[in-house]
Amino acid sequence: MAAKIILDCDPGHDDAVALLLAWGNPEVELLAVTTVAGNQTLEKVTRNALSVARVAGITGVPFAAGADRPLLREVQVADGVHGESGLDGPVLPEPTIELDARHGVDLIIDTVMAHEPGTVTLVPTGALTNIALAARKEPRIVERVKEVVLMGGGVHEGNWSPVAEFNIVVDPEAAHIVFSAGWKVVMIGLDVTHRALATRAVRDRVLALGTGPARFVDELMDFFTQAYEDNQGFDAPPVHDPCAVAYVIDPSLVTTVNAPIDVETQGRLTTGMTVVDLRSPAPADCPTWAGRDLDADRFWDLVIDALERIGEPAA
Ligand SMILES: [Ca+2]
Repeated sequence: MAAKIILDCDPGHDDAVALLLAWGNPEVELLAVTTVAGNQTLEKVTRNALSVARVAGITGVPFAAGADRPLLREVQVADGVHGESGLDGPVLPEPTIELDARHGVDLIIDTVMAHEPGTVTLVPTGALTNIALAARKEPRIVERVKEVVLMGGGVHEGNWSPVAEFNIVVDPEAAHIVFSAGWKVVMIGLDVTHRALATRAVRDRVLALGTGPARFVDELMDFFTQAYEDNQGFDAPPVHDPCAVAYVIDPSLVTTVNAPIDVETQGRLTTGMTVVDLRSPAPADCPTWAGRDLDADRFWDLVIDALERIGEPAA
């Protein structure tokens, strides 16, 4: 049976690929897409999500805009990595599907409550603001959700600071709420996603598909490659967010360790750090897991298979 997921995202080059993977893979049932301020403003990332939906030919899935800022802090965008639009590179088509009238947080709650307990997985690939708000507004979702598989954080790794990853550091209070809620959380952090590199060989496989969505991904990767080279010295960019979707499809792609995880919210140098306690085996009831490694070849096989299945959607 296909895994039912809600994708909570801030497209974002890698979010776009995550959306394509979730839509194209037959083992995922995409129940809803919600957006959150992060890589760019809420208005921009929401429009980007709808543009990607058009590229992929996504229909019958509600899209809703969520929080336009973190719980306590000012908005920080990643325009150095994702550009002025949040999805610089390709021409972004005018959206053809309409936004759901509900707030993203309400769409998350309604969707989880409308399905059998233990069947819906939340896949956040942006700041955790919407997920934290949903858990606070309707605490029953915490027991009802199957698991939260999030892209963010890292085991002693950072990108926005020496020790903090962007999605966590932009709203560390929300991240603290999500990691400590009690539901199962799988952290797909930088230890995993820095292995998901869009190398020339990977991009050639994508281009060889010869479809509109494949060309769209290639144009995204053109910009993303340059941005990562300029900002962080990568030869090929790490495509973070689809790693979380890939874990839902096939958990054997990611090596994980069960360990207590909390988020630093007070640090002078370390705010936004995901603090993973690896000193001893986790207590039996520890609900948090940290990804440590990725089978990158099989990961890219999944992404390319999804693009192949999406094919050339009707305009
Ligand atoms: Ca993202």
